[in-house]
Amino acid sequence: MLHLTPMDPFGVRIAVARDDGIPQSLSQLAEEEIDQLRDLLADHGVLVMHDPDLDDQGFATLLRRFGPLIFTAGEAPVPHEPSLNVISNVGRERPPVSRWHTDTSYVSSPPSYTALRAIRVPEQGGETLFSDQAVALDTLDQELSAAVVGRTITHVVTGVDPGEEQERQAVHPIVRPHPRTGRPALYLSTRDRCASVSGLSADAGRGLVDRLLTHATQDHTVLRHRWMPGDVVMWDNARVLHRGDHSDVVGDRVFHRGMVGAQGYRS
Ligand SMILES: O=C(O)CCC(=O)C(=O)O
Ligand SMILES: [Fe+2]
Repeated sequence: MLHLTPMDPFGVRIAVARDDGIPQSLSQLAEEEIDQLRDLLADHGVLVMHDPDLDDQGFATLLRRFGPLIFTAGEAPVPHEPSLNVISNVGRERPPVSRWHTDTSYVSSPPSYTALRAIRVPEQGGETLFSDQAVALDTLDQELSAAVVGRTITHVVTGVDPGEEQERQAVHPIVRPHPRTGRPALYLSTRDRCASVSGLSADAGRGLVDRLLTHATQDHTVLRHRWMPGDVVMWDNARVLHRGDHSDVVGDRVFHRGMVGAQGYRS
């Protein structure tokens, strides 16, 4: 049984337990609970789970229950579980840059879900930030609401070389219906990845993307996840923007990461 605790300002914390209250591992979820998680992801954007006993194999197996995993060429694979990749600040001279984005929007069928499992949690800082893009759409002012109607953005790859066979750009509506529920949300990524907006000059397109991103990531709307060892956090890429906060990190910050393909939305 899933026990749900709403978070502030959005997202849900999930605990798994048997009917008699005995806590269960994330690797013991029933099929209908996976489907319940799909619905929760669509409706709430971010799920925070906690299972210190889950290993990489269990993590990958859990994610594969949603759908086949996608690996982006150029990322560092987890050695004994190469369907996952490593995110780490260890040995880096400068902190990584992470801007608000959605994962892999430069393909025509972007990944449904991304999940991180905490391996090493810094003593200070290093939160992951999320912003709800269905709410962002619902709270646009009249002028911006009118400006996005019928427009598309050409999303392009930046920062990684996805390899010869992978798509490098894709066109998506700015107001994108959720693939599972149909509920519309803003669909944006970094200003560099949002290469052009249909029907607008380069300058006007950039101006619109900047204004949308500013609105879509206001501080008071942001969920900040402070990591604990054993945390597993999963999010819906059609519902939220995210970024790592690398300012003022003290200590090693290491995650193992998995991404579920677009098929993940289907039961
Ligand atoms: O480092 C983080 O907190 C987020 C990294 C990220 O963007 C991702 O895992 O897709
Ligand atoms: Fe990301």
